[in-house]
Amino acid sequence: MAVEQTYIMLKPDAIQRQLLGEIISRIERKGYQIVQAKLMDLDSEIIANHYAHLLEQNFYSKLEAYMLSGPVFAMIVEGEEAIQGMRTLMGPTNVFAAMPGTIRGDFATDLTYNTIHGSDSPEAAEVEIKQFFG
Ligand code: IDP
Ligand code: MG
Repeated sequence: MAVEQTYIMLKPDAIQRQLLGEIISRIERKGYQIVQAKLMDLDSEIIANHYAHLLEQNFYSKLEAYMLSGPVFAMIVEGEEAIQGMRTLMGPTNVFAAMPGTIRGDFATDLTYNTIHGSDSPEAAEVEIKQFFG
């Protein structure tokens, strides 16, 4: 067990649908701390960096348009085993397999428009926190 920090980003649909309070509340009720947070607009360059592993995918242009469609709410979330723990709270990438009670299971019906990002490993968390919070 170790206290970890993870990069969490509430995607543009979460803001457009006024789900920020609901999702932040779930993170807090779980017992994690939000240690930094900011609303920010992304540009194509930072999106390409963040999703470099998906640049060749046929859905990349849809993903880019989604992430440009409005501000995101970027957070550093801290807690015991918070990286995997937040992935569990979020639900899997495949929203059709996401269980009710998870954020994606409760709020997402589209493979791209899936409401929330969370780092998938300690290495990714370090890179992403640096990328978005310096
Ligand atoms: P993750 O967000 O669960 O870590 P990744 O594979 O890193 O999943 O994909 C990043 C984002 O790209 C997803 O959150 C989703 O918005 C989008 N995405 C991933 N796979 C697909 C797909 O098969 N079709 C459409 N969009 C996808
Ligand atoms: Mg990912």
